[in-house]
Amino acid sequence: MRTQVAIIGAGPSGLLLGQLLHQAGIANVIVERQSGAYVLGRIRAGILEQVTVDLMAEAGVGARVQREGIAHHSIELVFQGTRHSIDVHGLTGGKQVTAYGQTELTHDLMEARAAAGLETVYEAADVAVQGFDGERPQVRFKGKDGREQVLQCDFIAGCDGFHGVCRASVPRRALREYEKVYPFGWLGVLADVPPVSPHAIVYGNSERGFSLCSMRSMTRSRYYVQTAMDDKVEAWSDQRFWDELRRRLDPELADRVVTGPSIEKSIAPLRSFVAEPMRFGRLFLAGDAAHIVPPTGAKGLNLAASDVKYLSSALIEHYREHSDAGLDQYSARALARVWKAERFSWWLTSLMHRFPDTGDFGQRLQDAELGYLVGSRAAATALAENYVGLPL
Ligand code: FAS
Ligand code: PHB
Repeated sequence: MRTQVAIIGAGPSGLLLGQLLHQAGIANVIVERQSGAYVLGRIRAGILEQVTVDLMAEAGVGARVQREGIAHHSIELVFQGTRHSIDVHGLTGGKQVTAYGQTELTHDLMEARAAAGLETVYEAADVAVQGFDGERPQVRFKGKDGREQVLQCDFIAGCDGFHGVCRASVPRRALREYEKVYPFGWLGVLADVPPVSPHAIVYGNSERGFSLCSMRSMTRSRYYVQTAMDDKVEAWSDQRFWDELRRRLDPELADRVVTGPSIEKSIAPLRSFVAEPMRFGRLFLAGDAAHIVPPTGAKGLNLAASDVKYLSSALIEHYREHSDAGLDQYSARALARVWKAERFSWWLTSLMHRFPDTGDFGQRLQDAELGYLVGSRAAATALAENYVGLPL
C-alpha cells in the first residue's frame, strides 16, 4: 500500500485532516484501531469555536452544523447561590460559540469520507509507525483478517489521541512533556431531556463543587458535576446525580432542571498536558496526541481543529509549492495557540472547582475573582475572548 499522507486515528483530528487533504488532491489513508461505531459512540465535546465551524465549512461538511448547531451568545456563572450572565457576543464584537456535539461532527466527517470513497482502515491492530526520522516513513498494522500490512507514505500525521502510538514512538530524548493532573474528575450525564439553559452554558462553583449545564440539541442535555478522583460511576444512580446537580445550582435554575434516564454516564479524569515539539522528522502530532486540556474551557476539540488547519495548510504548501516553510513552522505555530488555550483552561478550572487544598484563604480568593469577573468589563472581556477562541 502507498499514499502521500498516512493518518493515524479516525477521531475529529484525523477525519478533518483527511477531508482537507482530499479536497486539495492529496492522497491519504486513515488507520484506526477501533471500529467506526466505537469511535462514534464516544461522548465528548459539545461546544465549537467559530474557527472550528469555519473549518468544517472549508472541509465541505459545514451544512448540518449550520442547520442544527445552536448559537450561544453568552455563558452564565453560578456562585454563592446567584447566577450571572457574561455577554460573550457583546464583549467580543459579535463572536459566538456553537453547541454541536463532537459525535455529530465526527458523523459528518465519516459520511463525507465514505462518500468520497477514501480509505479508512478500521479495527487495525498492532499499529506501528516507522522510518519517520528518514525519507521513507511507513505504517505497519494488521487488518481485520490478521494479515500484516505495510503502508508506505511521505508523511505520518499522528492524530491518535492521548493514548496513541505516535507520540509513544518518539525517542524519549526528543520529547519534552508538561503535565498537571487535577485532584478531581467530572461525572458526565447525557439525557434526552430539554436543556435547562438552551442558549448559554452554565458553569457553577458551589461549596459542593463544580457543575456544568450544557446540551447537544433542544431535546438532549449534557450535564457534569465535579467528583472525587477515586469516585466510581457505579456509585451514582441517576437520581443521586440529578439531586446533586440541583444542589449546585441557584434555586431558580435548579427548579427548572428536567430530569430523565441517563443514556450515557461516565467519569473523566482532568489533566493539562503538552508534548513538545509536535513534529519529529516526517511525523506530525495533532490534537489530543500532542495536548490535553481540562474540558472546563471547551478547548480540546477546538485545539485539534486549529492544529489540523495549520498542518493541512503546511502539507498543501509542500505538495503544491514545493515549500517546507509551513511544515518547518508547524510545531511552533500550533504550540503558540495550544499554550494560550492551556492557560485559559487551567485558569477557568482553577476558578470554578473546589480543590482539597483550597482552604479559607483560597476560597476568599475564588470569591473575589468571581466577583471581579462579573463586575468588570475588562475582566469579562478577557474571559469572553478566550472562550470564543483566540485568532488563528
Ligand atoms: P481522539 O482521542 O478523539 O481520537 C484519536 C483516535 O485515534 C481514536 O479514534 C482512537 O481510537 C485512535 N487511536 C488511538 N490509538 C491508536 C493506534 N495505536 N492506532 C490507530 N488508532 C489509534 N473536549 C472539549 O472541547 N469539550 C469536552 O467536553 C470534552 N470532553 C471530553 C471527555 C472525554 C472523556 C475525553 C477523553 C475527551 C474530552 N474532550 C472534550 C476532548 C476531546 O473532545 C478531544 O479534544 C478530541 O476528541 C480530540 O480529537 P482527536 O485529536 O481526534 O483525538
Ligand atoms: C459539553 O457540552 O460537553 C461541554 C460544554 C462546555 C464545556 C465543557 C463541556 O466547557
